[in-house]
Amino acid sequence: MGFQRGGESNYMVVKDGWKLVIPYTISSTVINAMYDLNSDPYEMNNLLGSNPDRANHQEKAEELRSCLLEWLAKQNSIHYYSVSKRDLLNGGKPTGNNAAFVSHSLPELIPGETVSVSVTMKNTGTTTWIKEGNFKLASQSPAKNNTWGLDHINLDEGESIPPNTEKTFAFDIKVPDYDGTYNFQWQMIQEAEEWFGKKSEIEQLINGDPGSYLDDCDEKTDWKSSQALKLNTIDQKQGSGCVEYSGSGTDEYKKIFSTPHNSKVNEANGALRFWYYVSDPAMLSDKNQVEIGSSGKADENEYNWKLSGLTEGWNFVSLEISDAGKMGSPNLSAINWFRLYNKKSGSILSKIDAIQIVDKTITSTRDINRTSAESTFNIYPNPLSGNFLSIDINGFDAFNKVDVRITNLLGQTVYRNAMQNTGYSAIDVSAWLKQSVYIVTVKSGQSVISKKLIIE
Ligand SMILES: [Ca+2]
Ligand SMILES: [Ca+2]
Repeated sequence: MGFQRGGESNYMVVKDGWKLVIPYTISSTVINAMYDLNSDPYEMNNLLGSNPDRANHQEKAEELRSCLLEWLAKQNSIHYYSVSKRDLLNGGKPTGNNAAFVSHSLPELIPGETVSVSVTMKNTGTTTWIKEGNFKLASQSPAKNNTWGLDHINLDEGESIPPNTEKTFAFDIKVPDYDGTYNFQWQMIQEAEEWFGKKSEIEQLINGDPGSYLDDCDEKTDWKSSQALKLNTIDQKQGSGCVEYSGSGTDEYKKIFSTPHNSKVNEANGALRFWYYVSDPAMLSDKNQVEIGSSGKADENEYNWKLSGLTEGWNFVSLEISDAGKMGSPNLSAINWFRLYNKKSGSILSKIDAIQIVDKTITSTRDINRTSAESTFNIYPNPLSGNFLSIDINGFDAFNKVDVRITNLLGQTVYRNAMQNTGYSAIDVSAWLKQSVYIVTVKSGQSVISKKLIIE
Protein backbone atom coordinates (compact mmCIF):
# COMPACT_ATOMS: atom_id res chain seq x y z
CA MET A 1 0.00 0.00 0.00
CA GLY A 2 1.34 3.42 -0.86
CA PHE A 3 0.32 7.07 -0.52
CA GLN A 4 1.47 10.04 -2.38
CA ARG A 5 0.45 13.62 -2.53
CA GLY A 6 0.93 13.82 -6.27
CA GLY A 7 2.26 17.14 -7.46
CA GLU A 8 0.08 20.00 -6.32
CA SER A 9 -3.25 18.67 -7.27
CA ASN A 10 -4.15 15.23 -5.95
CA TYR A 11 -3.78 12.43 -3.45
CA MET A 12 -2.97 8.98 -4.71
CA VAL A 13 -3.60 5.67 -2.95
CA VAL A 14 -2.20 2.42 -4.39
CA LYS A 15 -3.22 -0.87 -2.77
CA ASP A 16 -3.42 -4.46 -4.03
CA GLY A 17 -3.12 -3.36 -7.65
CA TRP A 18 -5.78 -0.64 -7.35
CA LYS A 19 -5.10 3.05 -7.61
CA LEU A 20 -7.37 5.88 -6.42
CA VAL A 21 -6.70 9.53 -7.23
CA ILE A 22 -8.53 12.24 -5.25
CA PRO A 23 -8.09 15.96 -5.87
CA TYR A 24 -6.06 17.68 -3.19
CA THR A 25 -8.72 20.38 -2.74
CA ILE A 26 -12.34 20.77 -3.80
CA SER A 27 -11.38 23.57 -6.16
CA SER A 28 -8.84 21.44 -8.02
CA THR A 29 -9.67 20.83 -11.67
CA VAL A 30 -8.53 17.19 -11.41
CA ILE A 31 -11.36 14.66 -11.06
CA ASN A 32 -11.58 11.52 -8.96
CA ALA A 33 -10.15 8.51 -10.76
CA MET A 34 -9.65 4.83 -9.97
CA TYR A 35 -7.72 2.26 -12.02
CA ASP A 36 -7.37 -1.50 -11.84
CA LEU A 37 -3.65 -1.71 -12.46
CA ASN A 38 -3.74 -5.52 -12.84
CA SER A 39 -5.84 -5.41 -15.99
CA ASP A 40 -5.12 -1.78 -16.95
CA PRO A 41 -1.44 -1.02 -16.18
CA TYR A 42 -1.40 2.08 -18.40
CA GLU A 43 -4.37 3.65 -16.61
CA MET A 44 -6.49 3.96 -19.73
CA ASN A 45 -9.86 3.31 -18.11
CA ASN A 46 -11.03 5.48 -15.27
CA LEU A 47 -13.53 3.31 -13.42
CA LEU A 48 -15.10 6.40 -11.80
CA GLY A 49 -15.50 9.71 -13.66
CA SER A 50 -17.91 9.25 -16.56
CA ASN A 51 -17.80 5.44 -16.52
CA PRO A 52 -21.46 4.28 -16.75
CA ASP A 53 -20.62 1.33 -14.44
CA ARG A 54 -19.00 3.53 -11.81
CA ALA A 55 -21.55 2.58 -9.14
CA ASN A 56 -20.19 -0.99 -9.28
CA HIS A 57 -16.81 0.33 -8.16
CA GLN A 58 -17.99 2.36 -5.22
CA GLU A 59 -17.12 -0.26 -2.64
CA LYS A 60 -13.50 -0.53 -3.80
CA ALA A 61 -13.20 3.25 -4.03
CA GLU A 62 -14.49 3.61 -0.45
CA GLU A 63 -12.01 1.00 0.77
CA LEU A 64 -9.13 2.96 -0.77
CA ARG A 65 -10.50 6.23 0.57
CA SER A 66 -10.63 4.88 4.12
CA CYS A 67 -6.92 4.05 3.82
CA LEU A 68 -6.27 7.59 2.70
CA LEU A 69 -8.36 9.00 5.57
CA GLU A 70 -6.38 6.99 8.09
CA TRP A 71 -3.22 8.52 6.73
CA LEU A 72 -4.67 12.06 6.64
CA ALA A 73 -5.80 11.68 10.26
CA LYS A 74 -2.24 10.78 11.26
CA GLN A 75 -1.00 13.86 9.40
CA ASN A 76 -3.58 15.97 11.19
CA SER A 77 -4.48 17.21 7.71
CA ILE A 78 -6.84 20.14 7.27
CA HIS A 79 -8.22 18.29 4.21
CA TYR A 80 -9.39 15.26 6.24
CA TYR A 81 -12.98 16.42 6.60
CA SER A 82 -13.37 17.48 3.00
CA VAL A 83 -11.86 14.28 1.59
CA SER A 84 -14.18 12.25 3.83
CA LYS A 85 -17.18 14.04 2.30
CA ARG A 86 -16.22 13.96 -1.39
CA ASP A 87 -18.70 12.32 -3.73
CA LEU A 88 -16.39 9.73 -5.31
CA LEU A 89 -18.85 8.74 -8.01
CA ASN A 90 -19.37 12.19 -9.39
CA GLY A 91 -15.86 13.40 -9.91
CA GLY A 92 -15.74 15.01 -6.50
CA LYS A 93 -17.99 17.76 -7.85
CA PRO A 94 -20.19 19.60 -7.35
CA THR A 95 -19.08 20.24 -3.83
CA GLY A 96 -22.47 21.23 -2.55
CA ASN A 97 -21.06 24.34 -0.87
CA ASN A 98 -23.12 27.45 -1.50
CA ALA A 99 -24.27 30.54 0.37
CA ALA A 100 -26.45 33.59 -0.10
CA PHE A 101 -25.82 36.93 1.54
CA VAL A 102 -28.82 37.89 3.69
CA SER A 103 -27.87 41.10 5.50
CA HIS A 104 -25.32 42.82 7.63
CA SER A 105 -25.62 45.33 10.40
CA LEU A 106 -22.92 47.78 11.20
CA PRO A 107 -22.90 51.07 13.03
CA GLU A 108 -21.11 54.16 11.79
CA LEU A 109 -17.48 53.24 11.22
CA ILE A 110 -15.54 55.66 13.39
CA PRO A 111 -11.79 55.50 12.76
CA GLY A 112 -9.95 54.00 15.72
CA GLU A 113 -13.09 52.70 17.46
CA THR A 114 -14.01 49.11 18.20
CA VAL A 115 -17.55 48.46 16.99
CA SER A 116 -19.87 45.45 17.00
CA VAL A 117 -21.07 44.20 13.63
CA SER A 118 -22.87 41.19 12.25
CA VAL A 119 -23.08 39.42 8.90
CA THR A 120 -25.85 36.94 8.11
CA MET A 121 -25.36 34.24 5.49
CA LYS A 122 -27.80 31.57 4.39
CA ASN A 123 -26.65 28.04 3.62
CA THR A 124 -28.06 27.50 0.11
CA GLY A 125 -25.92 24.44 -0.58
CA THR A 126 -26.27 20.79 0.34
CA THR A 127 -23.42 20.56 2.85
CA THR A 128 -23.78 21.29 6.55
CA TRP A 129 -21.48 23.95 7.98
CA ILE A 130 -19.64 22.83 11.09
CA LYS A 131 -16.45 23.98 12.74
CA GLU A 132 -14.76 20.61 12.21
CA GLY A 133 -15.30 21.04 8.44
CA ASN A 134 -13.39 24.35 8.55
CA PHE A 135 -16.40 26.41 7.45
CA LYS A 136 -15.81 30.06 8.33
CA LEU A 137 -16.75 33.58 7.44
CA ALA A 138 -13.65 35.35 6.13
CA SER A 139 -12.74 38.84 4.97
CA GLN A 140 -12.74 39.74 1.28
CA SER A 141 -11.60 42.58 -1.00
CA PRO A 142 -8.81 41.73 -0.66
CA ALA A 143 -9.14 38.10 0.40
CA LYS A 144 -8.16 37.41 4.02
CA ASN A 145 -7.31 41.03 4.73
CA ASN A 146 -6.70 42.01 8.32
CA THR A 147 -7.96 45.58 7.96
CA TRP A 148 -10.60 45.15 10.67
CA GLY A 149 -8.38 43.36 13.17
CA LEU A 150 -9.42 39.82 12.22
CA ASP A 151 -9.59 37.90 8.96
CA HIS A 152 -12.10 35.18 9.83
CA ILE A 153 -14.82 34.16 12.28
CA ASN A 154 -15.19 30.51 13.26
CA LEU A 155 -18.35 28.63 14.02
CA ASP A 156 -18.73 27.50 17.62
CA GLU A 157 -17.75 24.02 18.72
CA GLY A 158 -20.74 21.74 18.15
CA GLU A 159 -22.65 24.35 16.15
CA SER A 160 -24.31 23.06 12.99
CA ILE A 161 -25.75 25.10 10.10
CA PRO A 162 -27.68 22.71 7.85
CA PRO A 163 -28.92 23.58 4.33
CA ASN A 164 -31.63 26.25 4.15
CA THR A 165 -30.81 27.84 7.48
CA GLU A 166 -29.20 31.16 8.28
CA LYS A 167 -26.20 31.95 10.41
CA THR A 168 -25.52 35.37 11.89
CA PHE A 169 -21.87 35.94 12.63
CA ALA A 170 -21.62 38.64 15.32
CA PHE A 171 -18.19 40.03 16.04
CA ASP A 172 -16.20 43.12 16.98
CA ILE A 173 -13.99 44.98 14.56
CA LYS A 174 -11.36 47.62 15.08
CA VAL A 175 -11.93 50.38 12.54
CA PRO A 176 -8.65 51.51 10.94
CA ASP A 177 -7.67 55.08 11.72
CA TYR A 178 -4.93 55.48 9.15
CA ASP A 179 -5.28 56.95 5.69
CA GLY A 180 -6.64 54.81 2.89
CA THR A 181 -9.70 53.16 1.42
CA TYR A 182 -11.01 50.09 3.26
CA ASN A 183 -13.58 47.56 2.15
CA PHE A 184 -15.86 45.80 4.61
CA GLN A 185 -16.84 42.60 2.82
CA TRP A 186 -17.12 38.94 3.85
CA GLN A 187 -17.62 35.57 2.24
CA MET A 188 -17.94 31.96 3.34
CA ILE A 189 -14.87 29.80 2.99
CA GLN A 190 -14.15 26.15 3.60
CA GLU A 191 -10.60 26.70 4.77
CA ALA A 192 -7.92 25.21 2.52
CA GLU A 193 -10.65 24.06 0.10
CA GLU A 194 -12.60 26.89 -1.50
CA TRP A 195 -14.36 30.22 -1.16
CA PHE A 196 -18.04 29.77 -1.90
CA GLY A 197 -21.34 31.60 -2.22
CA LYS A 198 -22.13 35.27 -2.54
CA LYS A 199 -19.96 37.90 -0.93
CA SER A 200 -21.63 40.29 1.50
CA GLU A 201 -22.60 43.69 0.20
CA ILE A 202 -19.53 45.88 0.21
CA GLU A 203 -19.15 48.90 2.50
CA GLN A 204 -16.31 51.31 1.93
CA LEU A 205 -14.55 53.49 4.46
CA ILE A 206 -12.36 56.29 3.17
CA ASN A 207 -10.04 57.79 5.77
CA GLY A 208 -8.14 60.99 5.17
CA ASP A 209 -6.07 60.76 2.04
CA PRO A 210 -6.92 57.53 0.19
CA GLY A 211 -3.58 57.73 -1.62
CA SER A 212 -2.78 58.53 -5.18
CA TYR A 213 -4.09 56.56 -8.13
CA LEU A 214 -2.16 55.22 -11.06
CA ASP A 215 -5.46 56.09 -12.72
CA ASP A 216 -8.76 57.03 -11.09
CA CYS A 217 -10.63 56.20 -14.33
CA ASP A 218 -12.65 59.41 -14.00
CA GLU A 219 -11.72 60.17 -17.62
CA LYS A 220 -11.10 57.91 -20.56
CA THR A 221 -8.34 60.08 -21.96
CA ASP A 222 -5.49 57.96 -23.38
CA TRP A 223 -7.30 54.68 -22.63
CA LYS A 224 -7.14 52.35 -25.63
CA SER A 225 -8.92 49.09 -26.38
CA SER A 226 -9.97 46.69 -29.11
CA GLN A 227 -13.46 48.23 -28.76
CA ALA A 228 -14.71 51.78 -28.27
CA LEU A 229 -14.50 52.53 -24.55
CA LYS A 230 -17.16 54.51 -22.70
CA LEU A 231 -17.02 56.64 -19.59
CA ASN A 232 -19.62 55.37 -17.11
CA THR A 233 -20.58 58.02 -14.55
CA ILE A 234 -23.32 56.03 -12.79
CA ASP A 235 -21.83 52.74 -11.65
CA GLN A 236 -18.31 53.76 -10.58
CA LYS A 237 -16.64 52.52 -7.39
CA GLN A 238 -14.62 55.71 -6.88
CA GLY A 239 -14.65 59.35 -7.91
CA SER A 240 -16.90 60.55 -10.72
CA GLY A 241 -16.64 57.67 -13.17
CA CYS A 242 -15.18 54.41 -14.41
CA VAL A 243 -14.11 53.22 -17.86
CA GLU A 244 -16.38 50.70 -19.57
CA TYR A 245 -15.76 48.08 -22.28
CA SER A 246 -18.19 45.92 -24.19
CA GLY A 247 -17.40 43.39 -26.88
CA SER A 248 -15.35 40.27 -27.46
CA GLY A 249 -11.97 41.68 -28.56
CA THR A 250 -8.86 40.65 -26.66
CA ASP A 251 -7.44 43.99 -25.54
CA GLU A 252 -9.75 45.47 -22.91
CA TYR A 253 -7.89 48.33 -21.31
CA LYS A 254 -4.47 49.70 -22.07
CA LYS A 255 -2.87 53.01 -21.40
CA ILE A 256 0.46 54.70 -21.85
CA PHE A 257 0.90 57.31 -19.14
CA SER A 258 2.55 60.45 -20.50
CA THR A 259 3.60 61.31 -16.93
CA PRO A 260 5.16 58.25 -15.24
CA HIS A 261 3.68 57.37 -11.87
CA ASN A 262 5.93 57.12 -8.82
CA SER A 263 4.30 54.34 -6.79
CA LYS A 264 6.66 54.79 -3.79
CA VAL A 265 6.53 51.05 -3.16
CA ASN A 266 9.05 48.25 -3.67
CA GLU A 267 8.74 44.65 -4.82
CA ALA A 268 8.41 43.38 -1.27
CA ASN A 269 5.66 45.69 -0.04
CA GLY A 270 3.81 46.76 -3.21
CA ALA A 271 0.44 45.61 -4.51
CA LEU A 272 -1.60 46.56 -7.57
CA ARG A 273 -5.26 47.10 -6.68
CA PHE A 274 -8.24 48.03 -8.79
CA TRP A 275 -11.93 47.43 -9.29
CA TYR A 276 -12.93 45.23 -12.22
CA TYR A 277 -16.51 44.54 -13.23
CA VAL A 278 -17.29 41.52 -15.43
CA SER A 279 -20.77 40.67 -16.66
CA ASP A 280 -19.94 37.01 -17.29
CA PRO A 281 -16.60 35.62 -16.09
CA ALA A 282 -17.32 32.29 -17.88
CA MET A 283 -16.66 34.08 -21.19
CA LEU A 284 -13.07 34.78 -20.14
CA SER A 285 -10.29 32.28 -20.78
CA ASP A 286 -8.02 31.35 -17.89
CA LYS A 287 -5.27 33.32 -19.62
CA ASN A 288 -6.79 36.60 -18.41
CA GLN A 289 -3.85 38.89 -17.76
CA VAL A 290 -3.02 42.24 -16.28
CA GLU A 291 0.30 44.04 -16.45
CA ILE A 292 2.05 47.23 -15.43
CA GLY A 293 5.38 48.41 -16.71
CA SER A 294 7.86 51.22 -17.13
CA SER A 295 8.59 51.02 -20.87
CA GLY A 296 5.28 52.32 -22.16
CA LYS A 297 4.54 49.01 -23.88
CA ALA A 298 3.89 45.33 -23.32
CA ASP A 299 6.49 42.68 -22.52
CA GLU A 300 9.29 45.07 -21.72
CA ASN A 301 10.15 45.95 -18.11
CA GLU A 302 6.78 44.76 -16.89
CA TYR A 303 5.11 42.92 -14.02
CA ASN A 304 2.30 40.61 -15.03
CA TRP A 305 -0.34 38.50 -13.31
CA LYS A 306 -3.07 36.09 -14.32
CA LEU A 307 -6.47 37.02 -12.99
CA SER A 308 -8.47 34.25 -11.40
CA GLY A 309 -11.46 33.78 -9.13
CA LEU A 310 -13.47 36.56 -10.78
CA THR A 311 -17.16 36.62 -9.97
CA GLU A 312 -20.04 38.23 -11.82
CA GLY A 313 -20.24 41.96 -11.06
CA TRP A 314 -17.63 44.11 -9.37
CA ASN A 315 -14.41 42.43 -8.17
CA PHE A 316 -11.82 44.09 -5.97
CA VAL A 317 -8.57 42.84 -7.48
CA SER A 318 -5.47 42.85 -5.30
CA LEU A 319 -2.23 41.54 -6.82
CA GLU A 320 1.05 41.49 -4.95
CA ILE A 321 4.15 42.66 -6.82
CA SER A 322 6.10 39.83 -5.17
CA ASP A 323 3.78 37.31 -6.89
CA ALA A 324 4.08 38.89 -10.35
CA GLY A 325 5.80 37.49 -13.41
CA LYS A 326 8.60 39.85 -14.37
CA MET A 327 10.16 40.85 -17.67
CA GLY A 328 13.27 43.03 -17.66
CA SER A 329 13.66 45.50 -14.79
CA PRO A 330 10.41 47.38 -14.28
CA ASN A 331 10.85 50.65 -12.40
CA LEU A 332 8.22 51.13 -9.70
CA SER A 333 9.15 54.80 -9.47
CA ALA A 334 8.18 55.39 -13.10
CA ILE A 335 5.21 53.23 -14.07
CA ASN A 336 3.84 54.32 -17.45
CA TRP A 337 2.02 51.23 -18.76
CA PHE A 338 -1.12 49.37 -17.78
CA ARG A 339 -2.92 46.68 -19.72
CA LEU A 340 -5.71 44.22 -19.03
CA TYR A 341 -6.44 41.77 -21.81
CA ASN A 342 -8.09 38.44 -22.38
CA LYS A 343 -9.32 36.06 -25.04
CA LYS A 344 -13.09 35.73 -24.84
CA SER A 345 -15.55 33.12 -26.01
CA GLY A 346 -18.27 35.74 -26.40
CA SER A 347 -19.24 39.32 -25.81
CA ILE A 348 -18.92 40.76 -22.29
CA LEU A 349 -19.45 44.04 -20.49
CA SER A 350 -16.60 45.07 -18.22
CA LYS A 351 -15.60 48.15 -16.23
CA ILE A 352 -12.45 49.27 -14.50
CA ASP A 353 -11.93 51.82 -11.74
CA ALA A 354 -9.58 53.18 -9.08
CA ILE A 355 -6.24 51.67 -10.12
CA GLN A 356 -3.74 52.03 -7.27
CA ILE A 357 -0.28 50.75 -6.49
CA VAL A 358 -0.21 50.64 -2.71
CA ASP A 359 2.01 49.65 0.16
CA LYS A 360 0.13 46.55 1.28
CA THR A 361 1.81 46.59 4.67
CA ILE A 362 0.08 49.87 5.47
CA THR A 363 -3.41 48.93 4.38
CA SER A 364 -3.40 45.44 5.82
CA THR A 365 -1.85 45.75 9.24
CA ARG A 366 -1.69 48.17 12.11
CA ASP A 367 1.98 47.53 12.75
CA ILE A 368 3.37 50.51 10.94
CA ASN A 369 6.81 51.56 12.01
CA ARG A 370 7.90 54.53 10.08
CA THR A 371 11.20 55.90 11.23
CA SER A 372 11.43 59.54 12.09
CA ALA A 373 14.20 59.80 9.51
CA GLU A 374 11.48 59.66 6.85
CA SER A 375 9.38 62.33 8.52
CA THR A 376 9.38 65.60 6.65
CA PHE A 377 7.30 68.70 6.19
CA ASN A 378 7.36 71.58 3.81
CA ILE A 379 5.95 75.07 4.25
CA TYR A 380 5.37 77.31 1.29
CA PRO A 381 5.49 79.92 -0.01
CA ASN A 382 8.40 80.92 2.20
CA PRO A 383 8.96 83.85 2.48
CA LEU A 384 5.19 84.32 2.68
CA SER A 385 3.49 87.50 1.54
CA GLY A 386 -0.11 86.32 0.98
CA ASN A 387 -2.76 85.13 3.42
CA PHE A 388 -2.35 81.37 3.22
CA LEU A 389 0.51 79.22 4.40
CA SER A 390 0.55 75.72 2.94
CA ILE A 391 1.96 72.78 4.91
CA ASP A 392 2.79 69.37 3.48
CA ILE A 393 3.34 66.75 6.16
CA ASN A 394 4.83 63.37 5.25
CA GLY A 395 6.02 60.26 7.01
CA PHE A 396 4.83 60.94 10.56
CA ASP A 397 3.24 58.20 12.61
CA ALA A 398 -0.14 57.83 10.94
CA PHE A 399 -1.84 56.81 14.20
CA ASN A 400 -1.12 59.99 16.12
CA LYS A 401 -2.39 63.46 15.52
CA VAL A 402 0.28 65.81 14.24
CA ASP A 403 0.81 68.85 16.40
CA VAL A 404 1.58 71.98 14.36
CA ARG A 405 2.80 74.97 16.31
CA ILE A 406 4.04 78.38 15.18
CA THR A 407 6.07 80.40 17.65
CA ASN A 408 7.58 83.86 17.42
CA LEU A 409 11.19 84.59 18.19
CA LEU A 410 10.29 85.19 21.85
CA GLY A 411 9.09 81.59 22.08
CA GLN A 412 5.43 82.60 22.37
CA THR A 413 2.95 80.35 20.59
CA VAL A 414 0.95 82.29 18.01
CA TYR A 415 -0.78 79.33 16.34
CA ARG A 416 -1.39 75.76 17.31
CA ASN A 417 -3.47 73.01 15.78
CA ALA A 418 -3.63 69.23 16.02
CA MET A 419 -4.06 67.84 12.51
CA GLN A 420 -4.67 64.40 11.19
CA ASN A 421 -1.78 63.26 9.07
CA THR A 422 -3.58 64.10 5.88
CA GLY A 423 -0.54 65.36 4.02
CA TYR A 424 -1.65 68.83 3.02
CA SER A 425 -3.19 71.74 4.91
CA ALA A 426 -3.62 75.43 4.23
CA ILE A 427 -3.60 77.86 7.17
CA ASP A 428 -5.04 81.37 6.97
CA VAL A 429 -2.38 83.48 8.69
CA SER A 430 -3.64 86.93 7.67
CA ALA A 431 -5.27 87.76 11.00
CA TRP A 432 -2.40 87.13 13.35
CA LEU A 433 1.00 86.98 11.68
CA LYS A 434 2.91 90.21 11.27
CA GLN A 435 5.99 90.85 9.19
CA SER A 436 8.60 88.92 11.12
CA VAL A 437 10.39 85.61 11.50
CA TYR A 438 8.62 82.61 13.08
CA ILE A 439 9.43 79.01 13.87
CA VAL A 440 7.08 76.29 12.62
CA THR A 441 7.33 73.07 14.64
CA VAL A 442 5.67 69.82 13.62
CA LYS A 443 5.57 67.11 16.27
CA SER A 444 4.12 63.62 16.35
CA GLY A 445 5.16 60.83 18.68
CA GLN A 446 8.95 60.92 18.91
CA SER A 447 9.39 63.02 15.77
CA VAL A 448 9.89 66.77 16.06
CA ILE A 449 10.97 68.99 13.19
CA SER A 450 11.22 72.78 13.13
CA LYS A 451 11.59 75.20 10.25
CA LYS A 452 11.99 78.93 9.95
CA LEU A 453 9.13 80.89 8.36
CA ILE A 454 9.60 84.42 7.06
CA ILE A 455 6.56 86.68 6.71
CA GLU A 456 7.05 89.62 4.41
CA1 LIG B 1 -13.18 56.58 -10.77
CA1 LIG C 1 2.99 40.83 -20.90
